Amino acid sequence: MINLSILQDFPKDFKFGVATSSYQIEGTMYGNCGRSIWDDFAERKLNGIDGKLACKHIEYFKEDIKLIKEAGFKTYRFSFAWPRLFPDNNKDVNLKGVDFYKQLLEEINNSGLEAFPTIYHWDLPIRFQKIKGWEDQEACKHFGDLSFFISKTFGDQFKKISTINEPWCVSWLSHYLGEHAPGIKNIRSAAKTMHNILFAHSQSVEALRSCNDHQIGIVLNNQFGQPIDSNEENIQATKLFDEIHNRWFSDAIFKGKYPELALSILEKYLPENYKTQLELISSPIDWIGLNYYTRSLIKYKKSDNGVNYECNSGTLKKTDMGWEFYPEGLSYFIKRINKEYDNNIPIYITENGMANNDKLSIGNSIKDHDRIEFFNIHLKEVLDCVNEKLPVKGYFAWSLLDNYEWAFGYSKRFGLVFTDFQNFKRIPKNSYYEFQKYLK
Ligand code: GCO
Repeated sequence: MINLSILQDFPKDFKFGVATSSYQIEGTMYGNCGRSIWDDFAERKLNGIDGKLACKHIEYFKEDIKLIKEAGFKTYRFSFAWPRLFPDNNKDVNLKGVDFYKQLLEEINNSGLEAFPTIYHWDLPIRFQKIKGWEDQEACKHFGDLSFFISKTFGDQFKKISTINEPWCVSWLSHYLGEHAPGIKNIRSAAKTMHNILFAHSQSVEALRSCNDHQIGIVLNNQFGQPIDSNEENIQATKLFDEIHNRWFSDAIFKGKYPELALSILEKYLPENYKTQLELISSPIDWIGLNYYTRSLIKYKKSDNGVNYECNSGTLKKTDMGWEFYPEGLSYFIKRINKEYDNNIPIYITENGMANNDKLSIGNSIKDHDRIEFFNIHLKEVLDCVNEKLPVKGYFAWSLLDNYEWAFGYSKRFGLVFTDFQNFKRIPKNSYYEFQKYLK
């Protein structure tokens, strides 16, 4: 039987935690939260399945923090909801929102956990979509102001903070593939947001530095691309996939440039001064977050706009999202950051986990054996890197609870803890108990 005894082999100061995000758990109908692009997208594209209730974390946050603590985790990654802090405009703060995050941070700290907040995990206030959202740099400026506000108001409660969660999802997935809010499908919008979301990051870093001495990071989601076969066309297609999905963001952050192939397609849509802005975008950060889930098999496919590839899935064991188990990709990206970008920067695995079709069985036990296996094989990769003296400092399981899984609504369960969406009961799964057994 596979277990998580591997947790005991990590160094004492290695930090284990869990991750969540505001829209996915809080419940937007509470506490005067404003409307975001996700409420709008859910209404237009997802039959109204939205985050109004989510996990009612606003009501249950103390219980949720207790679950984290009792499993033996040391740190908690969560995000601030911009529309909860500034529901109506960019000036008038919602005191109920401020109060909620103050209480949450207090609870985290009093429980002996380290707070690891993210400023932006996708719930952009709807007012920005009326002025083209992330396609316009107006949003970036306000994002800088929001960052300053957060640091000033809550900054004595945490040390580490990240600016943006998964810029690829904010831009390409949401503006080229149209799968996430705002659901746009065009290359011009995609290219603009690919740059602007990084510019927003730079505005945030500048604001945070001017306010406090935080340790600042950004969280990138890397996906491993593998040519579907050894055909030269597919090898080139994989290179382009890798540049759009991964290197666009890491090259910009660490090297102040964009990768060539992707740039040859997207440059014509970028603002004229993008090179000057890249200098700001590449100003030093203190740590990097890596979210990792799976690989894709890449195949050449002609397209008028030059994005000549398609993603396929292979024959490895799959999660309930249809994502293959491919743990090798995780150590591959850890090494890539360390060897190709910055051999000193501390690396945190800020998300890793799987959706499983979990069912409550008699006696309320949830036998998510596949999830335990998933964590086990990924933790092995991380441990190998630690043993090779690479600066990997922590690992966050995605996610604490089953929650609102974006375009999939409540149908995909990623939690260590089962959420009964009828009565909002939290029921720890076997994977939770495995962590608890070896962390405590
Ligand atoms: C992401 C997000 C999470 C998701 C998780 C599973 O990585 O897409 O940060 O919000 O829920 O990744 O898809």
